[in-house]
Amino acid sequence: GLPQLVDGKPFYPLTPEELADWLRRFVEEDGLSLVGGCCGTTPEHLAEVVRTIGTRAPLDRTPVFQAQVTSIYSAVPLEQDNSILLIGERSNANGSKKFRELLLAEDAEGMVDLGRSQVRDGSHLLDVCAAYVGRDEVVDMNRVIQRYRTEVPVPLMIDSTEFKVLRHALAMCGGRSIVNSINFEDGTAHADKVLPLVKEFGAALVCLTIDEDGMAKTADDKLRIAKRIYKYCTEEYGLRAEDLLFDVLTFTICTGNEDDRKLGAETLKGIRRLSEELPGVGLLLGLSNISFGLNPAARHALNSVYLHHAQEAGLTAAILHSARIEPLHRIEPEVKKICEDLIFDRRAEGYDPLQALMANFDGVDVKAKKAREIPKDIWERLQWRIVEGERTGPEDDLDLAMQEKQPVLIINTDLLAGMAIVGDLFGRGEMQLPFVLQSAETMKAAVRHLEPHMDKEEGTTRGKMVLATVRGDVHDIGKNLVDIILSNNGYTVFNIGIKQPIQHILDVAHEHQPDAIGMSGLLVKSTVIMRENLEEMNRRGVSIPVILGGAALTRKYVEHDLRKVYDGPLWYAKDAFEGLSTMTDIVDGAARPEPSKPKKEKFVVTAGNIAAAIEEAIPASTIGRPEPEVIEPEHASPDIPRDISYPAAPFLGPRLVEEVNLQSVLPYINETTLFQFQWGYRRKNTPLAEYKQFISDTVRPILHSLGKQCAEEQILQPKAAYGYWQCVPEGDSLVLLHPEDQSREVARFAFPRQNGKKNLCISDYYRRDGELDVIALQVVTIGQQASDIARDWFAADRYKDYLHLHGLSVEAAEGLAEYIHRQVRGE
Ligand code: B1M
Repeated sequence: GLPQLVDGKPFYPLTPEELADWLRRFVEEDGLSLVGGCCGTTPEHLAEVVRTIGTRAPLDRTPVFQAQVTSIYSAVPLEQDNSILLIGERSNANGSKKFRELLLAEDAEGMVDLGRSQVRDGSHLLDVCAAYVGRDEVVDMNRVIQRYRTEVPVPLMIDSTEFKVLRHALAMCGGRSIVNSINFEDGTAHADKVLPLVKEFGAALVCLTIDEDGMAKTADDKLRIAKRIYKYCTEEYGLRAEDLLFDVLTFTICTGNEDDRKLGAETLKGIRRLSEELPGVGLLLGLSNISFGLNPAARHALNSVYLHHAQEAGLTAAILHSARIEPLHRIEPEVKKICEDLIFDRRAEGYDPLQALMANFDGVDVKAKKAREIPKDIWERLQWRIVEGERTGPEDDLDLAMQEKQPVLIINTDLLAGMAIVGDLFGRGEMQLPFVLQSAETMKAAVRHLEPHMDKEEGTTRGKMVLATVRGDVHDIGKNLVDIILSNNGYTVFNIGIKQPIQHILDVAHEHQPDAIGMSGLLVKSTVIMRENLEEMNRRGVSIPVILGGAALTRKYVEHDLRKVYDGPLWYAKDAFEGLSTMTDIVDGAARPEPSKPKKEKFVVTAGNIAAAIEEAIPASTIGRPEPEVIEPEHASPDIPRDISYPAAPFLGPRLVEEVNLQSVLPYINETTLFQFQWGYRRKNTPLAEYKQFISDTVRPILHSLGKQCAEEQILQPKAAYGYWQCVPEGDSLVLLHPEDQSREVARFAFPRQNGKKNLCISDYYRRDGELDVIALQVVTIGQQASDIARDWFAADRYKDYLHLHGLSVEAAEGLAEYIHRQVRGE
């Protein structure tokens, strides 16, 4: 609705009805609560708007809260998917010699370069500290922030102990920053100055676990101080858990002093305890302290192994210099073991891991390390280069490889195999983002080198595609491959880049009138964005052919589910070549494909045959056990319309049942299984009546007395966790969503499908009509104690007691599962 200049006069392209209709949609569909007219609208326009919108209450809003910090360009979640929040440590006058020199030379350009290079290396945000003895910190900090706020794209962590410095810096930063830091060294005095500032600017806050007695070294102290600071910040100043990042403090474990040996393990314990007892807060470490005193090569190894364990313990953020860590797979297993022995203080007679680590790296130059294991075989070497992110020298290898293989084949087999390994290592937490980035850069460089050697089709264009990675997604290697393959085959591709909102994609499409729009996306949340994009295209009446591709998509999701959503023709492309063949089909005039049918024939589910299926699944039935309830399938298949009122979940997410009375569980034990299979009191040829008598006179009393003993001596300690998650079926899998953020996948379960017979799968029972369904999950335990005592009894030759206890524990666990299930059904 922007006014245009037409024939030298301003012209407003929307009619009053059109303007009113657009605004009505914003109000009805997006929940806008204030609308009006701007340049170019006339009284007639506004009269129509008022008439159309009328008086109405604004829509209810259901904002999904995600804790983030922001620069003026981008928002960064404080809790990262599959990674910790990486905070660049080099823009720090105390920690980085280079930055200090730039600061002293007042070289703002150099400082910006240093900042930007950290972002290139994968930092999600930057810690900035301008404190230097004898200089005016306010002036220096201002100099840095003034440039960083517009020239470094990521959010900032303002690192200062001075109130004035913090205040100036916060006032200058656009968006939401993090203040580093407060502590209780002088009681609450310092915090009382900083906290109002944090509140005023809506900042996030780093809290150090330090109090009047000094820095917390044991896990107990870390937790105690963190709880105290937490209480103070939340109760006195109204901060939320997710505003706080606790630095649990790392100290070097490399001095050889007895007192320092356990500090690394205590910090890990501290992380674990804080993450259990203060849910929602961030957990931060300044990583490199752990290895202070060692030579650089040894430090890299120890830092990396420590980071891995800290992440496992629940660390969510780290201040680090990515060049000072190594991906775990690069560390030799023996070195990893020595590091772990050092971290967990596992010494032995004649073995001190500290000495062993120093000896191992004695005289090792950190830069020379890489040369060691370059594979001899050219194909292995190409893959190795991708995994290692080794950018120097791939051209020669690629030239060599091209003597034997076509460039596309090299990409598809050798280079992509390397990327798959990278994805795997990253997914397992064994490779940090900066290294993934290096691999991606190497991959891109290799593809660039190969591209000119690919067979190119010349001549006029065969067709046009507008290609983009969707909103919020930065992955572009796959998209660029599609571009290269299409371009080299005579198509014109308008590759508009990453993180593209649908508005821009459609603007470019409007301009170039392509034959198809290609959308790429690798994150699970991108699949949701793609769906939204298609819905938006429907709303705008755009029905241009669309090709979707990217690792998180499945053929079924696109061809079965999304085809039902989109009014235009829609295709899935597994790889760039399928992108090419699909594009050819489109240009050749392929008809709009119908939503695919699920592969296997559907079994029509009724309450009757479900009951039969359940019967079938439950073994020989039950003495003294509550009858299993028959559960009606709530939604069997998208093809079966049923009138169902879906019960709401009582809560979302997990809940811990820390103690269940054993006496409540015993009635749920399946006596048949316990007596006959676990304990071996089989009936064989005994007449039924006689056998029943034997059970009640001899066997059941064993159960009663052992049950009593187990309760009194706490041999069996029933505990459980259960919960409810919103979920979406995808083929034979169920995708579980984060309780507070439905765009985040928290887990995915692949279920088996019955072979032949009724061909059922758990995922058939969940809604496929676009609405979210809920799955309840549970896990139970009867406690470690049960195994320990059974083992003791066995060792003491008490075989019969052992057999009884073992059998009872197993069946009590089953009974507990039934007990919790009943609770779920009740809820
Ligand atoms: Co990211 N990343 N990453 N990453 N990354 C994945 C996708 C992930 C699966 C890794 C993992 O956990 N194992 C995971 C997603 C998990 C999820 O969503 N459930 C992940 C994550 C979590 C993240 C971050 C969120 C991490 C973080 O910061 N916390 C973050 C994302 C930020 C964001 O997007 N907002 C992030 C960042 C990055 C880097 C920047 C470091 C880097 C990208 C660099 C770049 O692209 N410039 C990166 C990389 C490299 C990966 C992995 C390791 C490799 C991706 C890749 O390039 N593959 C990836 C793991 C994996 O996929 N194995 C991973 C090679 C490429 C050729 O394949 O793009 O699939 P792909 O393209 C294929 C097909 O899919 C198809 O054709 C190609 C083959 O011919 N195709 C199309 C793709 N688009 C098509 C379009 C078509 C047709 C076919 O027509 C239009």
